[in-house]
Amino acid sequence: MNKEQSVPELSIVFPCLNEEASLARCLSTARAACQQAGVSFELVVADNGSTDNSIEIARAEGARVVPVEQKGYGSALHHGILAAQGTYVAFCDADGSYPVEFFAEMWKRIKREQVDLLLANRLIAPMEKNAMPFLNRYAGTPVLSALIRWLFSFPVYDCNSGMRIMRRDKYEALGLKHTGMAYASEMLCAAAIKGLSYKECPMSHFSKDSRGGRPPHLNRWRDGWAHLCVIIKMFWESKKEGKK
Ligand SMILES: Nc1nc2c(ncn2[C@@H]2O[C@H](COP(=O)(O)OP(=O)(O)OP(=O)(O)O)[C@@H](O)[C@H]2O)c(=O)[nH]1
Ligand SMILES: [Mg+2]
Repeated sequence: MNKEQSVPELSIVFPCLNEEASLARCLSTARAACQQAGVSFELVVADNGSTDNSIEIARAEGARVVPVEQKGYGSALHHGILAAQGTYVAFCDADGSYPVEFFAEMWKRIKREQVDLLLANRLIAPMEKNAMPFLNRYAGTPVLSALIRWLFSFPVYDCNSGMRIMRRDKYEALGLKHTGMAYASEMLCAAAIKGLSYKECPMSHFSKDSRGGRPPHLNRWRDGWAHLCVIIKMFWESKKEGKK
């Protein structure tokens, strides 16, 4: 059953900057996952100015391409999600590092568990060697996640996970502004502040090398610092708001 319709139940958004090596596989796997789950869907590629063949590949795979001028992971995802028409919106990186087929399981879980936001946690499932740099896996992500748990009393254990599914109607009220990687933490802090219901589920994570991806972009210190600043700023602002 191919249930692609004008108002889909699920939009899957891929932020994309030059991902010709992995994009076709991400899109065909997402399509198969939706068909397996029996959900009506649309595929959206939020293209951040790719200069390789990503746009042609996206169109050939039947995805809707949303051009996003302002550079950055957060900017690409934000505009992709705003353009999404589904009742639910799911997203993950287009670089081959996430098991896109897991969307079928996430779809079943979010429907069954009736939460607003469900995140795939990479740290509590078997992970392929080299899927995540040692310091990010054992220091950066756990420490930043613990900070969110402590400041916002919100059960976050993998704040950098890029694979999530949420109710589209809850998105705009989050008021997300960060254009870079710290958007990932900003979304979780905002979800805590707005009282969204939230869960995580274990998901295996893969090395891009084994899935035909490209070399890493991540700048550990710059991005880690940006996450920290966003978390503290949002905590500070929420306290000020609370006192008004
Ligand atoms: N880095 C980066 N990624 C972007 C941008 N715009 C869109 N993206 C996409 O956002 C997703 C996440 O970016 P990645 O570079 O994989 O970020 P990461 O997973 O933290 O880092 P590495 O996988 O280690 O490079 C990918 O699908 C990118 O193609 C951008 O301006 N910068
Ligand atoms: Mg990546």
